[in-house]
Amino acid sequence: MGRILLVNPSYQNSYGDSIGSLVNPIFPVLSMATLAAVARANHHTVEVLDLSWKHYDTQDFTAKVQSFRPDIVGFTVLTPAMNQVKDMSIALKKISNRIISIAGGPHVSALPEVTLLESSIDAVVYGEGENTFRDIINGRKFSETPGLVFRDGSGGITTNTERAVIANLDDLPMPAWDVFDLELYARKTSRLFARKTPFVTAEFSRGCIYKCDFCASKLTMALGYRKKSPKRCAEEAAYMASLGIKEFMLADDIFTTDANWAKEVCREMVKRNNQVAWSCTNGIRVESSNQELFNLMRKAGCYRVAFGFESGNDEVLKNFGKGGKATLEKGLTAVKEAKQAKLETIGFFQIGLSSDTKETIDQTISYARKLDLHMFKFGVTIAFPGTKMFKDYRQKGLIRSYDWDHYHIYSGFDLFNHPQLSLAEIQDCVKRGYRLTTFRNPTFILRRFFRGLMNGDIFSDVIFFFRFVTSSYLRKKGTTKYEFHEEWPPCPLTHEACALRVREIS
Ligand code: B12
Ligand code: SF4
Repeated sequence: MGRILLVNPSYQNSYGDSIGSLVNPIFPVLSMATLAAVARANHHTVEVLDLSWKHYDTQDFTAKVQSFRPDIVGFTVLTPAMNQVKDMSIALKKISNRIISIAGGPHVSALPEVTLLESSIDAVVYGEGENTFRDIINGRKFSETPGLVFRDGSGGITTNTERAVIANLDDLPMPAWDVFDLELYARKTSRLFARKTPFVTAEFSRGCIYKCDFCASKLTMALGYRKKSPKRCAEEAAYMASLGIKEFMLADDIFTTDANWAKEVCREMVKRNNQVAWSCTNGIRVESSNQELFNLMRKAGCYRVAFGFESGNDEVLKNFGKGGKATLEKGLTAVKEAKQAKLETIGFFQIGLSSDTKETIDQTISYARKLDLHMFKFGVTIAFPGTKMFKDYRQKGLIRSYDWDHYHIYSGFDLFNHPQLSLAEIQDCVKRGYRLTTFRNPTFILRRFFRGLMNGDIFSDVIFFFRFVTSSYLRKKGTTKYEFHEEWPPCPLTHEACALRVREIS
């Protein structure tokens, strides 16, 4: 049977030397664990090369390929990792032409043909990955595999039909967390991210029914909402506990939106005496706040929720697709209800949303200050490929750069012409947002101080505070060194007339 190497690229571009590095999100990645489980279930040998916490160095990849000698190498690709994948795909071809390289994840799902044209990758798995991956590793012909875009051998690219999503998520195998050295990660995960380690991500549901213009999640998990059965969710938590995992974060986009199902999940976890702490730190919608559900979540082991507030202006919320239901007022209620259930709260805010002006951003910062939160996250709104925002900006000729290294929310680079604001203004507002909500916000400092005293975080909080005040808010230097940079084919999108498909959320 085959030998498969799964690669998670370095996070250096998105988290290195910016405020993002404070909560450097180092933990085993779920896509790798679920794909590894599929490989094992099909009797293949699988290993993971996780470069997430390292500075990118092509040699780390080359050395692993030479020692493990895989038949297939699979890369997981978020946008700021795409340049690394170009580099590694070229390195791989220099080692052997016989090793097949495939890529999956949100970036390549949006730009499958572009990805093949700007790298040496053999095939792109677009959308949800498990079944397409299973077919490839089991040797199904590329031409017969739905959900695949591949080089056809005569210089062309073939795009196969879309693959239907997995209807029953209970059919997925349990993620193979043991392909990771969990003890190593236990030492690497930031205390700001998790209270207990080893820490992993888990998913109880997939997809989302909303269409926020900056959001890329449905490129992989599709529009709509699919859920595991409450019994399976509780089994998954028990399975994690059996492996020594102490905490997980739900990757679900809208875990609380179907409140009845979410309550059942929690009841099932309580029934099974769940011992693993968990959080909803991918963000939930404010209007889905529900006191009974929050109380049950707390009982089932959840201790923290993040809310995607995004803006402090109801019109801006409506313009990007979240408003109407998710209002400022609902946001205030959501925080109160979470607090009542003794859940910690994090707030996500985006600066430079498509209809933002200086005035609306000021309102966002004032609104954030009003909320009784334990942590704030401000980021530059980025038009990621495949989103409505990317389409609009591209149509209006507002995109200035396709250097994927700089596509991340801590970006200090000139990527777009925002319709109303200069990039310098947006970046300045991100910094102001952080300053005014944290160390120039006495109520926040007091709140955090008492929280630290209560749960023993005071020492780590002091360290993070000093790192916070001395860190640069955004990443301004591009320091990634690529061994084969000169051999990269040019990105076809840089030609304004490029008619290549950008797969969009439908
Ligand atoms: C957990 C998470 C993270 C984690 C882990 C990321 C990772 N490598 O998986 C951390 C915190 C590190 C992270 C960071 C970022 N994230 Co994030 N993240 C998520 C989140 C919430 C869940 C991902 C997840 O685990 N899903 C469950 C697994 C099973 O699904 P999956 O990862 O998509 O994998 C499936 C398919 O994509 C495919 N697949 C994936 N990889 C591969 C590889 C192969 C070989 C194959 C065959 C298939 C395949 O098959 C898998 C199974 O179906 C998603 C939101 C979402 N709902 O997807 C955002 C999301 C992926 N993140 C996003 C963004 C913007 C970022 C950042 C750029 C933010 C920033 N700081 O600027 C960074 C980039 C980090 C980097 N690589 O440099 C965007 C994607 C934008 C884009 N075009 O890349 C998303 C979709 C959020 C959104 N709503 O728009 N993120
Ligand atoms: S931001 Fe959240 S609610 Fe909006 S589309 Fe994305 S996942 Fe859905």
